[in-house]
Amino acid sequence: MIQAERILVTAALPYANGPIHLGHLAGAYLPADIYVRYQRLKARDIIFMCGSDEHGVPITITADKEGVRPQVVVDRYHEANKQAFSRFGMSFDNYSRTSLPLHHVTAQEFFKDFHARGILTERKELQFYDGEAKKFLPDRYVEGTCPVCANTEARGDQCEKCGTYLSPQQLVNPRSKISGAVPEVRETSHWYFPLGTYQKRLEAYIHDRDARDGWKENVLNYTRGWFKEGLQDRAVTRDLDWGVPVPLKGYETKVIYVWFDAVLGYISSTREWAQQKGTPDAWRRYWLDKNTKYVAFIGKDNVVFHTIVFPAMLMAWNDAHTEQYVLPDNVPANEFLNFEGQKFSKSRGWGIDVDEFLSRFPADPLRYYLCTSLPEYRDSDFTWKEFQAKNNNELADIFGNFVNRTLAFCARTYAGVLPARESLNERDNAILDLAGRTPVKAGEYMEGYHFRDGVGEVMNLARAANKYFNDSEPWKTSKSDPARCGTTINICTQVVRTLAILMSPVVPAACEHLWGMLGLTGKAAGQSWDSAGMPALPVGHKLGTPAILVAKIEDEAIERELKRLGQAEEAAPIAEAKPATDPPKPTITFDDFRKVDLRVARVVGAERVPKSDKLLKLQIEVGSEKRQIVAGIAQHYAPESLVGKSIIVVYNLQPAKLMGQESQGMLLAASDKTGNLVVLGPAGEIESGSTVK
Ligand code: B3M
Ligand code: ZN
Repeated sequence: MIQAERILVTAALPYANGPIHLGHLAGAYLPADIYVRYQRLKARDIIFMCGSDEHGVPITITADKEGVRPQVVVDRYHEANKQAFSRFGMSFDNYSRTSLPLHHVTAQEFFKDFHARGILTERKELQFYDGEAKKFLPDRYVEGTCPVCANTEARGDQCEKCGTYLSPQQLVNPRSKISGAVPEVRETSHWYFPLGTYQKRLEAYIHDRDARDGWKENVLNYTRGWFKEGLQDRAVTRDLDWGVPVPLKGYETKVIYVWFDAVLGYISSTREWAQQKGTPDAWRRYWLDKNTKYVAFIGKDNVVFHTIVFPAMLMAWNDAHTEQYVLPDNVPANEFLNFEGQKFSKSRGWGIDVDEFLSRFPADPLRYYLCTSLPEYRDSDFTWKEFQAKNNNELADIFGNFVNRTLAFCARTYAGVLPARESLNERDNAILDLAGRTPVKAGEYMEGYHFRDGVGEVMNLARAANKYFNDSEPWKTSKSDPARCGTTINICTQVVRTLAILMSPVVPAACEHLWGMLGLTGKAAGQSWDSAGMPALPVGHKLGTPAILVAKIEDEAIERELKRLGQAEEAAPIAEAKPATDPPKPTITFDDFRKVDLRVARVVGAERVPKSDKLLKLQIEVGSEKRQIVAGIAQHYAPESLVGKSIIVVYNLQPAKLMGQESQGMLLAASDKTGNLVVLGPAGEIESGSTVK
């Protein structure tokens, strides 16, 4: 394993073609984020790049289906996915997109270079052509009957029913997805990248990297499988009108194959990051310096592109340039996460999008649960019950409980002022010792991409600390032996600080909250991993106010989710056809309507109203004006999930007091079919303060 001081981390660029779901998070994004947050605590020079993959046939197909331009589709999902990632706590240094001109330039630079050096070869081939639409049809644009299982809806690249990989020519009764016409066969030409000529070097590269950095068995197996079959030349152009245009005269109607451009998106994202910082060359020290350790996190379905195609492209570039791109040191890819025993499926309503999840639960319990059940070696399964159990029995009962009992005891007995450590007994030494060793042990797992085990070590410290608290019985010694009691509480508080740092890669929001409760300045994320186990709080240190760190998830919340399972498909069309359930109100005139002053507002803060299980208190901005409103949505939204959202408020509603809290206006919401309230907001970007008309 190389312990580089400079690290470049990328996570697969998700297609801007649909929402991010939990499977994506467990496959690539959460492990990448934990790794990066850990390395930042190790004070490594590290950057974390990602962005939307906005090209490719899946996107044009979605656009065709909706009757809109592909740009509309990618704009929508790029924004939505970027938001969802940020709510989940992803700490990318940049989240770019491949429709950016800068990306087009980067991809074309590689293509032109390869072409000019004679690396790419042109081949004439026969391809299906839609005479009505006057277009060549990429594989996925041809449908027909599967020769293996007779499914009549098989696609030109694969039959989704039996899983067989196909070429369009194998389909029985082929038809065009665009017009339905029977396609004709015509000659076209494409440019090919000679992957086969790199095989020997790729094998040596994989062997060498694995030996020094311990690659995952699954990644090695997929890759070796490709080697065994023998690498074939790959077409790197397509007949599509959406993508990076082929930068050659006479080929303007073709685009670069999406995977050729997508992997280069990592580089353009870094270039964009450097530009935005005002140091346009800063990307070079990461990509073009052999002292960089490059780690590419992906899901298992993307392995070949990251262990074979991308490295071969970089080798091809490096062969003729003095600037040498770094190749991945490791490509940690997880297996798949299933959802309640089945594959995620949008059409069957099976699974849950990140955004929807986070509108009902905070991010940290999800991060913790996913981290402890990452599909690191084999597929794993998300279940609601396990999610609840992990949160309640581990995150809350072990970590949260230790924190709360320690801080509450200190507040009660010592007015929140840290007592001294007097003479240490064996038990004291043992727990201090464990705290000191935990960063080393957990760190080894983190370096090796074994995040389940890494967080397991940290949780073992929390478990041991709880036991230490119990065995030391400070509630007894506070009377019988005050010096002993002070020592116990001092040590417990030191361990709370240790945990705040070591848990922060996994549950960042809770740990920053905890940092505040410890009365510390700066951030948990700004500390040092290596010294996290040392007792650093001085005697007399004034702690902040303790509060519950991890809330329990109630059975009802889980029951509600279980009821929703698999409902999407049947429910959606019915909901559309069904008339609104409330009886219509009497007709009003336009002037009546104009009396209501509706404004767009931004939520800047949200908290529960004490002693109320229904009300949330929101701080909002309407233009430059700040207001407080109270809304009956506490059972439907975690307060923090609302912060940053744009909502619509009745701006000229008479102020009122609810549970003693002033409410200056009200927000708009509607009930969905299960009785859940959904807060309404603008469908597009708009400044707060704008009038709704
Ligand atoms: N967009 C496939 C996916 O989203 C593809 C990854 C690109 S990584 C450069 O799974
Ligand atoms: Zn089939």
